Amino acid sequence: MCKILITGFEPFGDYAENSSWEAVKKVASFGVFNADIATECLPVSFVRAPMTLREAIDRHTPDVVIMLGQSATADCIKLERVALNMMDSAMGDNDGAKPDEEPIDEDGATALFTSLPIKILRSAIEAKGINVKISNSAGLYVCNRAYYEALRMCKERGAMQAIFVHLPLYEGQTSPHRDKKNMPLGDMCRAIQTIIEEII
Ligand code: PCA
Repeated sequence: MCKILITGFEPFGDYAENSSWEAVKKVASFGVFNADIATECLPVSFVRAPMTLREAIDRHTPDVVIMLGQSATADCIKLERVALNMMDSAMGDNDGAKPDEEPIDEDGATALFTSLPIKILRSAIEAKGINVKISNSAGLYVCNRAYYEALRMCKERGAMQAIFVHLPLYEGQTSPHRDKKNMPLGDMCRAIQTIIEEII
């Protein structure tokens, strides 16, 4: 049976909830996909997120890691193709860290790419009538930092694959900003289930 680790993030910034963790909980509650599903909530911390992820991967030894994060500026599901070797944040993470164009790994690759068939995943999600696009930048904040760690571990481990998916706010999520787009949580979950089905 395919072992899948699904990660989301704790709340950060102006938001009391994180749509990614809400989606993880809901998807996990559906159970059975012909897959062995484990979940992990990552801290929004440049230092602790990759550590927590590494521990979770060592513990669960997944075949595939599906990572979810909230992007309040997203208007649809965003399949992230690449993680960049850089950290930058004026806002700061949940520990108050504000890296200023710092490399993640001085000796590491400039960019790491997912080896999952991202266009096939996009088509499968589109076929369900859910808005989705491929993105070529996961930003320079904690999601990108965690994604870089996952893709680095994929290289180390050989067989493991990973993908990062940014989610908009979910419909009904409390937001201090009125202009933000949202999506029904059920649609986000169907998109994640579709990714799982395609992977299996
Ligand atoms: N989104 C942030 C970090 C945690 C999250 O859910 C990001 O896009 O980097």
